[in-house]
Amino acid sequence: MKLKKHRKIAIVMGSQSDYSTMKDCVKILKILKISFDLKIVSAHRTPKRLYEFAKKSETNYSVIIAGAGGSAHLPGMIASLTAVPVIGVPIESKKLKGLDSLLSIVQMPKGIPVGTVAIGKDGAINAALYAASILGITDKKIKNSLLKLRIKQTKSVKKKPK
Ligand code: RP5
Repeated sequence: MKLKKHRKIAIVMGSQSDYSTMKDCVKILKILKISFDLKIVSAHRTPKRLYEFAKKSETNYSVIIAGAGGSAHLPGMIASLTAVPVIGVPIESKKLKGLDSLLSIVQMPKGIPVGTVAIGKDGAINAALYAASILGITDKKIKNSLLKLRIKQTKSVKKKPK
């Protein structure tokens, strides 16, 4: 299989309503200057789109970040169709506060891994950072940007509360 030299990160989500969470993922990748594609792909409402996306993902993407809520089958279904690493972001659902999303994403059967992050905004941010650290294994620039971000974060923590 011929892989593209500069493969992007894919950020996919099950619905437009997930974007209010997943936009934090976008923000981090922009700060780190990592290129990405942004798509809505629903496991239940657009299964053909999911299949097409996942099949092409092998050549196009180095990491896939998939956010979904409720019966959140999107990350697991993508992972079943590709060997590209998939990071699942459990969206905070209105009815069960994202516990449904978390359990649907994290409890994968052996053989098909999905890296699962925290529910909601924290998870969306950490998914981007985690994807960047995967790329940082082979990309020095990204590794350095990540390290700089860590230093900035450490400096921003005050020694005493106001
Ligand atoms: C899931 O259903 C989506 O990931 C979303 O979190 C949830 C609700 O979708 P909408 O009804 O808001 O479109 O597929």
